[in-house]
Amino acid sequence: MIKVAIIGAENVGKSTLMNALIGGKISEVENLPGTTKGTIRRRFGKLKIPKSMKNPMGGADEFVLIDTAGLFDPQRELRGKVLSEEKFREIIEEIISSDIVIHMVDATVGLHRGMEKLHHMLKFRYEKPIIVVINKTDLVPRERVEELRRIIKKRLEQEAIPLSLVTYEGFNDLLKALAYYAQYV
Ligand SMILES: Nc1nc2c(ncn2[C@@H]2O[C@H](COP(=O)(O)OP(=O)(O)OP(=O)(O)O)[C@@H](O)[C@H]2O)c(=O)[nH]1
Ligand SMILES: [Mg+2]
Repeated sequence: MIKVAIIGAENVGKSTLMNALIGGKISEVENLPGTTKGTIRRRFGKLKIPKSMKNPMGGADEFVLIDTAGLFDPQRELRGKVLSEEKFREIIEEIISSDIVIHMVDATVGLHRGMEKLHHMLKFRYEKPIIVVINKTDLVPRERVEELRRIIKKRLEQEAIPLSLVTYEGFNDLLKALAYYAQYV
């Protein structure tokens, strides 16, 4: 069982990604920040692999995906007031116990300072493999995506995968990245 935590500021598309990866309408999706109210949502199963794609996982691996409630207010650096200290801790512990982290950045908002700090903590203190995706690329010009890629490369010191959960651009790249890290779990 491979445990994947999806993290990102509110409204970035975490629940939408969880639904896209594992199917069904489990996580509620809404165009309102703070939609996922229950702090942590888990979903077990096999990943949905497009028919056109050779299954990069070989079809065997069971996953558990964790959709975490927005840890931070999208506009502010600090954590949102919605979460108590206790809930915040609980989410952090859940993320720390995962094998792979998907860090989602909203193309229309940019890299969130609080998330940047969390990213560094997860990477350097806990040595988590992290996949960074720039989501909602369908909503911004190409140049903006390229600019964000450069910013992420500089600040997070890694390549980001441009993604759209509307056009599915980059979805296969994300699956491949998951398959890559899954080998080492
Ligand atoms: N255009 C566009 N909209 C997207 C994309 N991904 C998600 N959305 C929309 O963005 C909104 C927020 O998506 P959610 O999946 O609820 O986001 P979330 O990160 O779970 O939000 P919280 O639970 O509030 O933290 C919804 O209206 C989605 O339909 C995308 O790639 N492109
Ligand atoms: Mg959500």
